[in-house]
Amino acid sequence: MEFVTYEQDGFIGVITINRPKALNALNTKVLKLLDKVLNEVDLKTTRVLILTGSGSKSFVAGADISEMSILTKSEGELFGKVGNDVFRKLETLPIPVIAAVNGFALGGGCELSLSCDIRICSENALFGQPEVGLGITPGFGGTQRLARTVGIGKAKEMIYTASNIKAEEAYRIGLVNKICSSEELINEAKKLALKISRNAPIAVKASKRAINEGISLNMDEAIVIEEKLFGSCFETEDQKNGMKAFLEKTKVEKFFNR
Ligand code: DAK
Repeated sequence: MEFVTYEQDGFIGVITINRPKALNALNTKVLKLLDKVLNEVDLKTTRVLILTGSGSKSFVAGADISEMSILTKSEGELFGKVGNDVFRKLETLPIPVIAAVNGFALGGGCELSLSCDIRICSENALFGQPEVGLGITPGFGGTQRLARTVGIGKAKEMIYTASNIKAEEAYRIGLVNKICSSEELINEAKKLALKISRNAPIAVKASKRAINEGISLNMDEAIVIEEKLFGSCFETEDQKNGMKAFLEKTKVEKFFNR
């Protein structure tokens, strides 16, 4: 069985973590396959990715505890690096990634969703960072990305108490953008992806870079990043068509990614 599958539907790619027997927990094999799939996404034709888990019970129930339980210090470091490299690749992928969180998003699962640009979830989703209850800290960026997404106070509460939160609470604190039924989740993710994919791809990619690269800088430095990326959109065919259509009071039929 393939632990990570990939399907392309027009401009939209869907990556599915498919290890249902372990609630899609991330072992080294899954992480390496995810890395491989990300390397193989055709960035010329794909405009948005959706990342989800197979089944309706679990997005990803964390890093694989049975694999981690017997790691030495150096093996633990290596495991952390494999995960962090792939999570960072996802976060810095030029195109937007939507996490469709279909159930448990615990530990590495919550962290995986946080490496995506936007999260939507099913009503049965459960988010949490249970690591301190296992004697470790979050290891795939949870201490950093959770705090940046929901604020320091809420992130510290979730991490220190190792308590899980339900979909409603995740929505309330801004961890997810939308809650839908399990049956509707993937369609809702596709609708959102489609809406993004209809906009000028060069501008969407530049916006992602500006937000990601600027967010940890001071405003003077951050605004220069935006300035440069804004400038980079000019003279593209899409910019010319987009503005021409506005001035002619029509709509752009489609953007070409050039
Ligand atoms: N790892 C391995 N197997 C898992 C798993 C996990 N995280 N979560 C579930 N499974 C497996 C179960 O062992 C069980 O396998 P069998 O016994 O059937 O062989 C199967 O999935 C079904 O699970 P349950 O029978 O437990 O199902 P329930 O519905 O009763 O409970 C549950 C679902 C999600 C509440 C429960 O499975 C659970 O609590 N799972 C563990 C959740 C968790 O603690 N996740 C966080 C893991 S820690 C680092 C890098 C990364 C990390 C840390 C450091 N560095 C090296 C830098 C990240 C750490 C984590 O993610």
